[in-house]
Amino acid sequence: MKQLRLWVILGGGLLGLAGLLVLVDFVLRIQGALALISPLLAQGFLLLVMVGVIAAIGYSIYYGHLFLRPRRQRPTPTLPDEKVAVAQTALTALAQQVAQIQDQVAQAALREQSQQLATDLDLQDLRIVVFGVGSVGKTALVNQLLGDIVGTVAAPLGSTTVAATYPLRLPGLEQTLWLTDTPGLLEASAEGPEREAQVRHLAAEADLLLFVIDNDLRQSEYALACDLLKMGKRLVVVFNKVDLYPEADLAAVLAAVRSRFQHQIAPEDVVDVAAQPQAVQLPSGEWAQMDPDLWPLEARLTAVLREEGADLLAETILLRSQRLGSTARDLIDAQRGQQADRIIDRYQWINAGVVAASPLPGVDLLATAAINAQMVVELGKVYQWDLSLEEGKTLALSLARTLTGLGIVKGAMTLLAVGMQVTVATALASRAVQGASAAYLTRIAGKSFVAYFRQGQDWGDGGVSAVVEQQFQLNRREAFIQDFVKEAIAVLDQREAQG
Ligand SMILES: Nc1nc2c(ncn2[C@@H]2O[C@H](COP(=O)(O)OP(=O)(O)OP(=O)(O)O)[C@@H](O)[C@H]2O)c(=O)[nH]1
Ligand SMILES: [Mg+2]
Repeated sequence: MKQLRLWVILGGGLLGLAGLLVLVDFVLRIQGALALISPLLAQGFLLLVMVGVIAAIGYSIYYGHLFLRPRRQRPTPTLPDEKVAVAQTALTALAQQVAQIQDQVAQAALREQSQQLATDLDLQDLRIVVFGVGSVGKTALVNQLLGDIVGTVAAPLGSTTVAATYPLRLPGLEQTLWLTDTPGLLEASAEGPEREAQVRHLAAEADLLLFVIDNDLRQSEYALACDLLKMGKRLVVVFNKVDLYPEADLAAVLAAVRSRFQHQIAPEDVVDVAAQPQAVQLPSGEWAQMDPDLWPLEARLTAVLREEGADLLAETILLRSQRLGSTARDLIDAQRGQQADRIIDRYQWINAGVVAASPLPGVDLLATAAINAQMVVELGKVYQWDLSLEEGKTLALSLARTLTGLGIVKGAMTLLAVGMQVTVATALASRAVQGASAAYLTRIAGKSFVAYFRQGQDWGDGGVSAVVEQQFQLNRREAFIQDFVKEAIAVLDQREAQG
């Protein structure tokens, strides 16, 4: 590359020199010819040429200086817009969350979606969803905007059955717009609710919505638009089929729509168009066909997207990343729940074995025996809390006191004694009942600690008692107790056989 440039400069220099020689020769010849006529004329000519040369040199020095002077440093790129920065931060947080998901398939799916968001933010392409009730002319509008027939336009409701997306370029806008035509909403058909859910989902993921109507707003249409506006969606209302209205009526009906949305949508965001005007018969008997007119929509679209495009995109990306984030959180929570369950399961049968092997003299000691500090530390770790064994002990002890204080230890023993068909009076003497009760209390304690760690090491408004009480209520159903007793007996029998 460098060598090529050297050759070009050398060639250019030689060519310039040759040109200069030709020019000097030419000037001298003219001067010679003029000298034959009059020496004064020849001198005048030479003077003129010299002035010209000096002017040319001056001119080249001035512009050469402008061209060659050290360039001013490029201005530092303008800081990304605040919303874009927020969206970028959200995407980084999302990627970290996704990395914590252990299920490979779920992780790959979410990773792909979060990468798609990053690409969308980079590309700056915008998604526009056209929606509205059936037969308002959504497909006609899309066809007309694209200048191409891509979807079926038909009078009966429900002619569009699945959403379809097309790329659209508008003069004056750099980005590609992805225009989605959707099936009509609020149709009284079997597929109605399912379609509505699909369209709502598409609408929620769009950067801009074109809400097509062809009449004064129905209450249901208004309610739908309000829902989307509440979600923070940007909406342009497209009043279609204006060819059907005499001018005076049109002004009134448009004013009515604008006033309905008075507090939510700017008047200029309600535009009137005729996507596919119908031919009308004039009093003379002739047929007149008006041309389609989308100009007000195209002008508004260009203005909105130019001014707000980047912000709208960032807002949608943020919304989409929050959604993915909550899916990721749910997955992580389920994954942690399973890990915690395995830990609780393990400790409950260990404790059952220990207690059954050397029964305790009093009920009060049972809770202390059932809550293992190591279990607390392990459960904490599942929820990313690093506890020392000392801290685990303190927590275990305070929970044991609560279980005893609330009468849950006695309650549990009674439940299990009944389940094992042992009289309550002799329950304390029964190794099996003591072992099963210890396991049961380990479970209640473990589940309570899960709630505590999930809430960020916080027992919540009702304190530790409320959490423990709730877990006891959740785990005392008769069917559950019966299964638990069966499992306890099986585990204890097995231990006895082994020991
Ligand atoms: N007079 C008039 N009729 C129109 C205009 N635009 C569309 N139509 C007619 O309205 C009817 C429905 O048009 P579509 O584009 O299929 O409506 P849609 O909203 O896509 O309908 P679905 O897909 O069923 O929800 C057709 O008969 C169109 O010819 C218009 O600007 N003026
Ligand atoms: Mg359609």
